[in-house]
Amino acid sequence: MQKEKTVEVEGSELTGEEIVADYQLALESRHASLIGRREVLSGKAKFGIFGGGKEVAQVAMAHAWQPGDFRSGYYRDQTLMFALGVVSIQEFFAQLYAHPDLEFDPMSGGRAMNAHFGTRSLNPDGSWKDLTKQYNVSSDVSPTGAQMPRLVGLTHASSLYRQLPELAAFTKFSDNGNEVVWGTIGNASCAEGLFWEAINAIGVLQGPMVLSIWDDEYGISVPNEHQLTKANLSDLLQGFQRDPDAHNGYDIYTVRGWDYPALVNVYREAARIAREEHIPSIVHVIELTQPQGHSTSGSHERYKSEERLAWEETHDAITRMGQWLIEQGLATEEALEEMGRETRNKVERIRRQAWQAFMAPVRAEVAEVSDMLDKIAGQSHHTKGLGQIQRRLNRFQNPNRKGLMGIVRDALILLRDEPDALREELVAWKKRQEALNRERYGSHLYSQSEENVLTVGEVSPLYSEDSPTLSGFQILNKAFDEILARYPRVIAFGEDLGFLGGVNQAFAGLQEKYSPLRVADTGIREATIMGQAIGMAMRGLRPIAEIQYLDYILYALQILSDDLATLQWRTLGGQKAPIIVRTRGHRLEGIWHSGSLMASIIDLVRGMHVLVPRDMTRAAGFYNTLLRSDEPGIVVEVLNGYRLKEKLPDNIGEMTVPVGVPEILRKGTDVTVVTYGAMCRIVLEAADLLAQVGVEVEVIDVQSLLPFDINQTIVESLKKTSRIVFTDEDVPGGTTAYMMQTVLEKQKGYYWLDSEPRTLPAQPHRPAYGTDGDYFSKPNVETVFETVYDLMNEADPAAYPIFYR
Ligand SMILES: Cc1ncc(C[n+]2csc(CCOP(=O)(O)OP(=O)(O)O)c2C)c(N)n1
Repeated sequence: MQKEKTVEVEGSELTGEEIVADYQLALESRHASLIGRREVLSGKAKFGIFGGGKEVAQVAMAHAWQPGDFRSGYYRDQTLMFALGVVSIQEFFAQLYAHPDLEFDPMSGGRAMNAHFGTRSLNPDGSWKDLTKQYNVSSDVSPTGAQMPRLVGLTHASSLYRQLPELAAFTKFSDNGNEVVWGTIGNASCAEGLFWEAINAIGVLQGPMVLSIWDDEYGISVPNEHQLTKANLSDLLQGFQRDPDAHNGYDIYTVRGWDYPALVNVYREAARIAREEHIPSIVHVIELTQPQGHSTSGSHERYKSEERLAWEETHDAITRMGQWLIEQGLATEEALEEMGRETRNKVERIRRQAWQAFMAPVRAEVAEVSDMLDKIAGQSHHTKGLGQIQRRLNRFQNPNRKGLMGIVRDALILLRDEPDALREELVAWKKRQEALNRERYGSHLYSQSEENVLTVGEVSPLYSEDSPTLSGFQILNKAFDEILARYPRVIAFGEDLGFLGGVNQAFAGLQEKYSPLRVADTGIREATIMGQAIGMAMRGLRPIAEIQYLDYILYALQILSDDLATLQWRTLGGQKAPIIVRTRGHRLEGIWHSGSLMASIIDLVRGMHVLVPRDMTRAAGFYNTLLRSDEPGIVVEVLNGYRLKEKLPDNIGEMTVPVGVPEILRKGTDVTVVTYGAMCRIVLEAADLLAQVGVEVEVIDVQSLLPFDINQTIVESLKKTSRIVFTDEDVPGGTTAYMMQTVLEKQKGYYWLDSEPRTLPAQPHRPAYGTDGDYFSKPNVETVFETVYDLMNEADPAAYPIFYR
């Protein structure tokens, strides 16, 4: 091996030694794929998806990275991870086995599937690391194309850090916006809408992104001709090519995935232009292969032709790079063969270490259980049964905790007629393990740092004689003005938010005051507005991202659910993105401007906070609360509240509304009515009418759906009234059912009921247009009145006779 020789890779200073090291790394990665597949097929791991075929492109790409750079990519990037040194081969195997320990799988603590990469942006206490000193990999998700929306924000963050002087102080996150953001995606995933939306958005915004499309011509079994118009992405993307005069757009490169020197050059060139000029590029890497097929779920011989399979053999990137090394005089055939054997043995050795490390704690638990059973057997009359259980335990070849819990369960069932003392140790062990495993698999759904939102206390609004009375939108306008002044990292954006100041004028005048970068318009692209926020927040910014109407959050819900809501949890506290989603909803007019799809949201975004303030003062308080925390939240403003009058608190910039704390809006002793948002005013009106007929209603505004009533305020009210109604504008069985389940089951409210618990939601259809359409689609003063009065009638028909039916 002649490693001293330097090879002419155009404009590059790569030495022969470096080039041979690249080849060796590519080989190691290939062996990791082959051995990984074997581990799955032999049953030691559950599922495998590997980066075979993409190795050479990725070792080449790694040469263009610099510390501070970010990646948003997908499961094919193992070689890049190895080349950057952010994932070791042992960690790669630890994740394949699902080793639930950060020390071994620092990407996800065993939670994510294999090849779902991610680096740690956070210290163990949840505070930010210095991201400029490390290579950063935003945590992968499986839904194809879902890495694209956050790419918008990761990229835009570099632009903001370069262009906004007020961000210069935040040196942990950026060095003058010099960071390149590297995207990767498979060819077939480019058929997804998210891909095109993100490409368009980044094209509009511009910024230092280099996106690689790994094109092996298939998406599992479906070839490009069924995926893409013209079956050719380079052709399709031509419209995005930047025009030297107009400037906006991309540089587009097409390069063969086995052509190492060309790849090195393309990546260096693309990265240089991105870093220096903030111009994005797309690198379409063609002629790639997938030698192991898509994943361990199938084999590609089933859908690739003989010709294609033969072509893949001859175009295998590692084979080709080996030939090139020989041609260049950097290696001999024999030396490469020898290297092949050595790397295989090395990877196998590492794999074994990963397996032993994974098994060791489980085997130790097996031994603990075995010892306990031995001890019990000496005192129990179930000698035979315990003997059988012990034999099952001994036969446990590759033990797992599920099997172990089953054994403990069977032992406890067997011993159920023995004195408690005999089972005591086993029960205590089981409890300990249950708590450990809850933590192992369930921690970090919400922030566990000192900045978690529950630590933000309440600062009540203060009023004085001079406090003016304003329209709701003006209250928010003052609040956002304070926020932008106080928090230089807050960037607000959305459709019509910048120049116009928002469709309801809450940002009126603020673009002019704070710059078009801090108060910005976006295209109509809800999913990538969310992605823009996610990516920016991953890089230390504090985005307030607007979805113009609650009804349109459906476009964005997938990315909020799959990416944002799972982020802290799936990285076991390694990454966070404290974004604020601002939107407005509940009743106004029309099918798509009156939605209140709160249950759909709270079902899907566990990991976020969902707040439903009844007025704009409360909304402002929630924005302040979220900004003092490091957690993401959605604030749904009341759509018909912008023109209603509210007193402006003197401390609008400081006041906070705590999350998870309902407010009692009216005291009463007969029936508790639980609601939120625009329904608060309707329920209060109904309560006035009910008082006229002798029914005293306690009205509770829950304010916060996630978290929900953390101090059990509602059950305390129920103890007093013994009757309860949950009402809102969601569908039957939606959020009212969620609230009822929480109060009756979790807060044990069923114990205090004297009447059937009632829900009063909207109709199951969408809200019809017009005043009457709204009236007959949603709960109203009359239906609230009758629902509550019916309960009183049932309890005491003589005192509360029915007079309306
Ligand atoms: C939204 C979504 N739909 C379907 C899938 C199942 N799926 C996983 S990978 C894949 C093919 C992706 O092909 P491509 O983008 O070319 O990437 P490759 O795996 O070939 O590298 C499909 C259909 C998924 N993960 N997510």
